[in-house]
Amino acid sequence: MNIALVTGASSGFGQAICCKLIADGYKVIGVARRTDKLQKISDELGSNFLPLSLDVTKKDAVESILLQLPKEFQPIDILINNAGLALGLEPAYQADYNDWETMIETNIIGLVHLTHQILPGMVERNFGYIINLGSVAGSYAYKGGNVYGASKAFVKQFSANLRTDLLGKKIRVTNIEPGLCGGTEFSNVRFHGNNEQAAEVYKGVDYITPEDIANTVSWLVNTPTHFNVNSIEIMPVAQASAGLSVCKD
Ligand code: NDP
Ligand code: 8X3
Repeated sequence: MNIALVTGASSGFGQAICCKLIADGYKVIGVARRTDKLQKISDELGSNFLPLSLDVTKKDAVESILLQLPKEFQPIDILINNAGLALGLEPAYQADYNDWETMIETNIIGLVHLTHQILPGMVERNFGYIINLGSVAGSYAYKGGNVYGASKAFVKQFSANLRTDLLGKKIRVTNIEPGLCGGTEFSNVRFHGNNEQAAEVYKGVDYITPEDIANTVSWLVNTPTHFNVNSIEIMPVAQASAGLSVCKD
């Protein structure tokens, strides 16, 4: 395997994954919307990195840009569906509908666009690896997690169903399910640019870092090809799934 496409490459996990895979000797296509950020990363990573400005929610743009990839960045052997976001932490009855729509369009529809476009080539070559970025939020309910958690539950079940459809083919699928990770823009985005509120989330917590996730990806892609990690849930030692809550009179 030597060519990987990573979505959400302009910050956080995606950026760290690109750096790690380049260091491991892969060619990497990094997808995100912010061209300036991608260009800076490209300047650091050199010619084995191809920056691709693309909004994963735009189906036609995804299709046409992937059909025009330079020869030296084809075929894609590894797809890392990492682009995603949470918006808001309000209870469902106070949430902004536009936030819900954006999460569904990015975390679900965007991921499905990339997969639908790239998977048939992997099947044709009988070779490939899809790694999705789910979340512990897809398994455990928490207050304000409403649509974000549900979108990651989709990613979890979609990953499992892909495995089922791919039985007999040499294509692997893993859902990475991280808990609290700092050093990314996740909370800055969730709180709509309120950086103080975002910083509070990580205060006093020895959180998971983007490099931890990148090292996990590097380990996964280097496991033997007969070996499939279906899902991998990673939390900082400082976090545990909360108990059930009860409201008393
Ligand atoms: P960041 O906000 O740092 O990175 C998100 C990336 O997604 C950015 O590169 C952003 O780039 C890209 N992105 C967002 N929307 C689009 C779009 N429409 N098209 C293309 N790219 C897009 O967050 P993280 O690195 O923390 O998160 C990465 C993934 O990991 C997400 O799926 C998140 O849900 C998941 N996750 C994060 C956890 C955490 O605690 N940090 C824990 C569990 C899971 P740009 O804005 O330039 O388009
Ligand atoms: C990100 C982790 O706990 O904020 O998926 O949902 S959490």
